[in-house]
Amino acid sequence: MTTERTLSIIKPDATRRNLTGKIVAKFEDAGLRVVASKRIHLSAAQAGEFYAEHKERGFYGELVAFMASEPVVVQGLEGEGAIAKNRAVLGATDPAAAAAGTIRKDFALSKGENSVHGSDSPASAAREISFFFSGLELVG
Ligand code: FUP
Repeated sequence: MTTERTLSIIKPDATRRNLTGKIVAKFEDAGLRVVASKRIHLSAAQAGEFYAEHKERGFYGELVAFMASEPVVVQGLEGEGAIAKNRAVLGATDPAAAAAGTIRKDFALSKGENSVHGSDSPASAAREISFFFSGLELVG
């Protein structure tokens, strides 16, 4: 396996409940290293652009409003097979279907307010990391 980077977002339902540290601990326990991190409040336009691939889905408007509702913490995570590793730690989109010990099982409120985002492929990871961070802000 090769060292990869992936993009993580700790979503508004989690920052609101002060769960940032508990979520980052799950990443670190899984062998992922935080190589970039910032807390930001997305505008609706920025959230809409980030999730543009879901534009035609029924939940898009709600998703964009939620992501722009309160601050998020965006992070670059690095590790062996980081993209799959991160997705495994997140758990299924719907917390009711998420495996025990995953972030969404432990913390998510619903399919929409599901605490975390993680890139789902190398192409998405590259696009999403560069959406939020410049090369200078990624420090391995
Ligand atoms: P995931 O890759 O697990 O984050 O899930 P998707 O890419 O399928 O969906 C992106 C986000 O859209 C989810 F995190 C939450 C939201 N969503 C809903 O609100 N309702 C749905 O039925 C599916 C997704």
